[in-house]
Amino acid sequence: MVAKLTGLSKDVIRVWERRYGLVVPSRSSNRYREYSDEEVALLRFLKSQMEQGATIGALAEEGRESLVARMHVTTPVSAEEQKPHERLLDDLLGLLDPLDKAGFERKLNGAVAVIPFEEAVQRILLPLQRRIGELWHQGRINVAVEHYVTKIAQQKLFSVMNQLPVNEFGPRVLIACPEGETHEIGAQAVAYLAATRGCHVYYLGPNLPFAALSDFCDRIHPDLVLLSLTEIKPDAAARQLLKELAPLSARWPVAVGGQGACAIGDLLREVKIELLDDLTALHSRLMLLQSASMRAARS
Ligand code: B12
Repeated sequence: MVAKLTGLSKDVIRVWERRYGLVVPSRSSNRYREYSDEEVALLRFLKSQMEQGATIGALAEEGRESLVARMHVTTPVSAEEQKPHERLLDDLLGLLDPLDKAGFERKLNGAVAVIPFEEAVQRILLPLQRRIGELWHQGRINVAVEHYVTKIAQQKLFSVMNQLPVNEFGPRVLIACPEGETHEIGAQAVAYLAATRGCHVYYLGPNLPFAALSDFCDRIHPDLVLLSLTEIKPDAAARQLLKELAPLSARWPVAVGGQGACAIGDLLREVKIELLDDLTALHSRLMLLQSASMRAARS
């Protein structure tokens, strides 16, 4: 499976393990090698580095810790890795009516476990949230079933995020949905991505009142405030939102993303609020933030 996921042969993976110790899989009870998400991602990273001319000897000398750090700052998820896993999503939705809870969770857990988690977020969890939300909006599923699936997707994101080390010296990034915005999963995904890129994440969730947001920023002095906007607002409401955010963006760097933000790109240009139109743009922005924070630490 790992050979398939990485495009490396089994022999190469075993040699790298034996000779360089860059990946050290654990053994299951039946003696199969078990690789963590990070190890699969690292193998892919090594392969891409070698395609760009690096040698495995030099990479091994650099050491796993530095390679993993570099991997997180240089690899956005590729376009191929962002495509929704449509067949799996169809199968999952098929298990909801009548509800086969065990079958649904077995299938979802199995699918998420065999690919790097960041890819699972993009190809499975976010599209699943969209699909299930659409079914609810069309009146085709009960709100309880929607809540069940939404909570599972959210729990997965949080449980993986909570296992990441808190980088208290990383750039401070506050993530929330402002007052009136209750669609949460985009913000959660952003929080997860920021945490994996070494940021010190403050995740404040949906529908956060403007005054509370501003007050919290005064306490933590964020290096970046990231707001998720899913609902597309009519012009007057969008202008009102930007008016509410103006005092905040005058004091702190603020960026917005999500389909609601993309729809008001023109208005954003008039105020000091940056638009990050997708997760690749977010990745680049976080990299800039990281290098600025490293430069500041060195000087
Ligand atoms: C899922 C969903 C729900 C779920 C929300 C679950 C939850 N707790 O979050 C449920 C079913 C509960 C729901 C309810 C409502 N919903 Co709803 N919902 C959706 C749906 C299907 C998907 C939205 C979503 O979660 N997308 C997932 C995110 C991940 O995708 P995204 O927003 O495109 O974001 C991507 C990027 O832009 C990026 N991103 C997101 N945020 C950020 C931030 C930054 C900084 C960056 C860099 C990137 C980034 O990440 C994503 C990566 O691909 C949309 C329709 C649609 N297909 O979009 C309607 C939709 C957003 N809902 C809508 C509405 C009106 C509502 C309700 C107000 C309806 C009502 N009358 O009660 C309620 C209230 C909200 C609530 N939470 O109760 C409308 C909004 C209308 C509009 N003007 O835009 C929509 C568009 C449906 C429609 N066609 O009318 N909804």
